[in-house]
Amino acid sequence: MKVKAAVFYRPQQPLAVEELDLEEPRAGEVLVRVAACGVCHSDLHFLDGLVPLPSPCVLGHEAAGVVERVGEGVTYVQPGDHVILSFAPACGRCSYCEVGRPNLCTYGGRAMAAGTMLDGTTRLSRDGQPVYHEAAVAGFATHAVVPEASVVKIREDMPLDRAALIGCGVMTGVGAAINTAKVQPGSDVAVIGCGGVGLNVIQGAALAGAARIIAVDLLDHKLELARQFGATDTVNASREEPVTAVRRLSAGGVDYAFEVIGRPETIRQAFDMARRGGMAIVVGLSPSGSHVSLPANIFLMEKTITGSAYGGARPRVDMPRLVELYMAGKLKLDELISRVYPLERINEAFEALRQGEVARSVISFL
Ligand code: CND
Ligand code: ZN
Repeated sequence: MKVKAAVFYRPQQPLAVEELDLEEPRAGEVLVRVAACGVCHSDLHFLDGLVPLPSPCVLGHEAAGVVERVGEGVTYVQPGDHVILSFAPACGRCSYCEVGRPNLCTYGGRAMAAGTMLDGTTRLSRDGQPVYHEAAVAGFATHAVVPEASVVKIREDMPLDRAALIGCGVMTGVGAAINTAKVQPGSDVAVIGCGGVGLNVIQGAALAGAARIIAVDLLDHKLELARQFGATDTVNASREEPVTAVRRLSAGGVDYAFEVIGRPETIRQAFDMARRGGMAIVVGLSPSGSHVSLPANIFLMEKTITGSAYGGARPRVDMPRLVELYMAGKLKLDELISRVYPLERINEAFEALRQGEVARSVISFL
């Protein structure tokens, strides 16, 4: 079938909105009509050439839609089901999948790096030449073929544009607080970077019962949003040194410090903001080849530094829970959507993200 998609050809060049060929779903795959796909900073890293990606490639990894057709052997969904797309394809059989860490799936990781489906081939093409799929989602397109394991069925009264945000930013952020850090009630938290993902770390920490949540950003309007999402204190790092400010506000350091930007300097700041016995959690994706340097003896203070991939998502457990929280009025999603764009204006959406104008923009096909 023909689909309309935003195609990445090379860094520093706008995405091209054009018609591509999409094959029917093969065994164990699902064809989804995309309803909406959020614009995440990870995609901007690819566009800026900071993280390599096979090309040409259809970007977009924060999507939701409606199942249109299923391939042979698919039993989990049927046409008409509403789904969120997981951006971490999982095989269900490797040791990571077996221990309940499908976000680290061996074969999913390979497929993501190669820009393919789990079998190493693409369903997208142009003039007979393969076009790659970002994260086996390729959500900036009218339709997507994805592995069965990448679809998460959700209730049909959940608005699909809100559901799309759960596909990356909300799962990644809330999951980093709840699954990775396991934020304890009454604890102190700092979050560096209050964009689409960082705001969700803040609301995840608030849901977990953190007492103090210190938001750090360079932009005052992001810090205002951070307060709406549960921050109790804010630090504008363009005006004051953030480590000193956070230590002052938290009596010497926080229990959990999250880095949600993707820069070695801010990773170091997060580490320095954590108190003795505290934890720094790296959520941001840094430019490929970046390194962080840490003071060696501080580890004797039992500080931990860890990463968080997709908020430790177990998609079919966590995403329906996030949907329930939203429907119960306990999770903010409406407030995350700053702007809605049609696919044709996707480059404007990326420019707005680059300029720090938005919490999240959504490309809508509705
Ligand atoms: P977005 O651009 O929306 O937010 C970044 C925020 O950081 C903005 O509000 C900036 O103003 C702020 N900022 C920039 N520099 C500084 C600084 N020096 N000090 C304080 N604040 C600063 O990005 P996003 O929220 O979409 O994504 C954030 C990161 O998370 C990014 O690196 C993305 O690639 C990564 C990510 C990781 C994962 C995962 O699985 N770990 C999933 N999705 C995205
Ligand atoms: Zn993302």
